[in-house]
Formats: sequence, structure tokens, C-alpha cells
Amino acid sequence: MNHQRESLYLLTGIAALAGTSCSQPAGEQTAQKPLNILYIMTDDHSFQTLSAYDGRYIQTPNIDRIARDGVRFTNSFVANSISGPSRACMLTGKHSHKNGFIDNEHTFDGSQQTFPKLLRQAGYQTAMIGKWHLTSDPTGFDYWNILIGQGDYYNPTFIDNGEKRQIEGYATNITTDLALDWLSNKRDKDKPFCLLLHHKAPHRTWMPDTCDLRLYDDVTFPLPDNFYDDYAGRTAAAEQEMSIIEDMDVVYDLKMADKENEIHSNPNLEGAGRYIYNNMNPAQKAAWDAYYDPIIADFKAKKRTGKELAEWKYQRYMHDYCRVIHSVDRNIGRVLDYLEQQGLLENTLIVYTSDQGFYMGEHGWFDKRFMYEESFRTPLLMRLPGGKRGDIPQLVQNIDYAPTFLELAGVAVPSDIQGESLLPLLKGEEPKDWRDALYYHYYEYPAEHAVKKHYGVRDDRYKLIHFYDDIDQWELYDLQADPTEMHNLYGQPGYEEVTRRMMTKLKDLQRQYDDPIDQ
Ligand code: SGN
Ligand code: CA
Repeated sequence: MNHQRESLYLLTGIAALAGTSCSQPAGEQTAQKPLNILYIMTDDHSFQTLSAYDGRYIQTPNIDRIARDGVRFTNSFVANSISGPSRACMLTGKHSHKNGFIDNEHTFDGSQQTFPKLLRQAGYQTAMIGKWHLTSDPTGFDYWNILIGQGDYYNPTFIDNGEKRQIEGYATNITTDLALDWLSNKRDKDKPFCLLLHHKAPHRTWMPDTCDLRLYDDVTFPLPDNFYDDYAGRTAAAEQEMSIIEDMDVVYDLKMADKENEIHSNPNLEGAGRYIYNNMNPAQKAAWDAYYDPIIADFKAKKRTGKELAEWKYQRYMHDYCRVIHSVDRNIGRVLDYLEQQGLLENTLIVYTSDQGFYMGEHGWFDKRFMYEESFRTPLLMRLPGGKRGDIPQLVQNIDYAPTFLELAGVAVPSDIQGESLLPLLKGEEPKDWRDALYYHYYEYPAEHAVKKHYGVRDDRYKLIHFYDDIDQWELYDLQADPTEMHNLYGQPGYEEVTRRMMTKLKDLQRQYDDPIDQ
């Protein structure tokens, strides 16, 4: 199809969305092609390092373009803050207990209903490119080309519609190349498309592209106020294993794989750190050595301990993480430029999100999993042609994406989908009966990082969490008075009424979503 025809469809699409009438002769209807959907997702991108949300650390001008020309959801959350489960929630529009993929140890039942399948049945070309992480092969896609499991940053192996293929280079660039190749050469241009472009970055171990290794070298990132949290009153928080001081590995996470083999760290991780380095090609190793060797030498010479070591680790972590984000941002710029050049910007819904939030040293942590704000929240930006611009403050969750895409495509939303379509919000409407609280449930314990099982409820001010299984602890936070969740108010005098109200909301949501736990 040529661009003029695509633009024509686009104009009728916008008119329909904006609720305006087309000035066409009576009786003559131009066929309306639904909007395309470009659903970009990264892995572990914190809103703290996305400048549309927070400019303290770095600038992300390309991702910000989506917000500038569209909307920024200021209260966007996940249902279960961990990769596979989050992805399953997004694909099905259902909470984990309904889609069955409750933790990363599970295998996704690909025979169940998902939004790509429904879109495909409705005539969309569907594609999934990048990190999939659901163990079973993707279903519901005309084209899929996915990383194996977490995937590698350097010279990753992809599974291209079932066939393994290693590709030389850096994962974020390659994933983008594959997406642009599909958009330009591999899709049926007579059909609307739905492309899931899902980056592996910036997942652990935050390995930058060689061209970004020196970026932010002159920056000292500010330490969060609660970096040295003592976890008073929060037993589950005290028992986690995701502390930068205790658990971040100098060889594996912070790249101190010295050639002399003198630096030794956690035996379970050190080998993996050295293996990752050895897997690079000579040119990649040379760039890596030129940057990290002097840092390794300095690390050996200084023999830092205590706070000095903790803050050195924090700086190394932040530098690498932000460099990886910079590469994501650059590559998203490539995709946006392509859409613009091809006349596709105006007939495509563009979505940017992450599979969950991430800790940038808050509470002393990296990783996610907890229902605390940094990992419960996730960035969510959308650009709908002809749609609203600015902020959307309503409480939204990743189970809402599926019904949004379906409604946008004119597909009836099946009644078993638990999320709500965001389309009214994207069109600038203010639905009176929008949800006033969100439900959360995390299951992966015992497991890496030792975050206990928990569920909870959050409204626009309070959060009630119950940690259960081998622990029985309730936590209550007033997010207005205590946005960094340092003071557990559960059981404190004066909070009986709030606790009762939040407990009722929790039970109501467990009934509404049919979660069998503790009902
Ligand atoms: C890996 C990481 C963990 C991380 C999980 C889940 N360890 O197991 O740090 O929490 O993934 O992340 S690593 O040694 O393999 O890097 S998720 O986003 O994919 O769910
Ligand atoms: Ca993740």
C-alpha cells in the first residue's frame, strides 16, 4: 500500500476516534482501517530514569517524544512485578491467578486467549520481536523472532519463527533492526499491524553498548535519601536479598572480571560474569578492556570497604544502567523517525512501557518484585493520533493494555478480560466510575532475591500489603505523608478506620478478580 492510501485511512480513523463526522457524501463510506499498534516495552526500566517522569538522573529525549505528542500516565502500575507474569498479564488482560503464569518458573499456556490472537482474527498482522520470556513458543503472531529466555546483550541468539540464529552485535540495536526490517519488508502492508517490540534492556547485568561506555563518566549520581534504610517495622523488606551492599556482585554485576583472576566474588555469580566477558568478540572485548581495565585496577588498588565500597557500587551500577537506557532511547528514536518518514506516525498508536519498575538504590536496592512504589509502578506513555495530550492521573494497570488494543481495533472485549480499556482516557474523557483502587499479587518465593509472597491494595493515598506464606505481616502506608514507604502504620493507633476501609477494598477486589487467596 502507498502512503497516501495509509494517510486516507488514518484521517477517517482519527475522525472516528474524535467523534467528529466525516464530510462525505451521504451513503458513501470510506473503508476504515483500524489504527496500527506499536507496543514498545523494555525490561526493568525505572520511571526514575525516564526524563518524561523524572529528570534527576538522565535525559531520554526520544522516549519523551511519545509523551510530548501524547500522554503520560502518572499512576501506572503492574499486577505482579516480575517479567514473565507481567507479560502474561499484558497479553491476557487478566491477573496472574487467572492466566496461570504466576511466577518466572511457570510455562505460559499459549493455547489461551490473548490480545494478539484476537487482533489477528480481526485482520491484523501481528509480530513479536525481542524478549518474550514465557518459556512456551509465542502463539497468535504472523511473525515472531525472540531472544532465548533473558537473552544476551552481546551477540545474542534469537529464535526466528522456531529457528535459532545467533546475531553479532548489541541486543538493543539488533532488536530494533529486526523490528524495522519487519515493518519495511516482512509485513502485509494492506493490513493494520500490531508489533510488540520488546527489548531485553535494561535488565541485569546492565551491559552498555561499546559506543556508550564512557557516557556520564563525569556525573556523580545522587544517592537516594533512604539508601541506608534499616527496614524498621518491615520484616519482609529486611529479609530480601537484593541489596546493593550485600547482593550486588562486583564481578558479575559490576564487571570486575580481572584478567589476573584475583578478584573473587559470589561463587554462583563470578563464573557467569567471566563467561559473559569471554563471549564477546575481539572488537567488543577491546572496547570493554579500554574502559573497564583502569577501573578494575583502581578497584584493586583502593580496597574500599564499608560506605565507601557501597557508594562506589551504587555509582558503577547507575552509570552502566543509565548507559543501557541511553541506547534504548537512541534506538526508539530510530523507530519513531522511521514511522515519521513512512507517514505511519499518524495512524499508529505508540505505547511505551516496561514490564515493571526498578529500584535505583531506594531502600538500598536493585531489582523489583515488592509492591512498594518503585517496582509496583511502571512507566506508561502513549501517543494516539488525534487523542489527548498531557497527563492522565487515573489508576491504571498492565491488565488494561489488552482491552485498550482490542477496543481500538474495534474488536469486542471478551467478558473474561479483567482490565479496563484505556481508550476513553486516551480520548480525553473522564469516566465517572473509573476504578478507585488497584490489586496486586506477587508469588515468586522461595526464589532469587528472597522477596516474600504478598498481595495488597492501593488507592490514591493508602496502600495495604499482606506478606504471607512463611510470614504473616501486614503493612499500611500513607503515601501522601510517607511517599518512600519508610513507616509501617499497620496497628498504629489512629489508623483503625483507614485500615478497615482498605481491608474492605482488598476483599472486594479479591472477590471481583476471583483470587481464591484468603477470601
Ligand atoms: C534473573 C536475574 C534476577 C532477576 C530475575 C527476574 N538474575 O534471574 O536478578 O530478578 O532474572 O527478572 S541473573 O543472575 O540471571 O541476572 S525478570 O525481569 O526477568 O523477571
Ligand atoms: Ca523485568
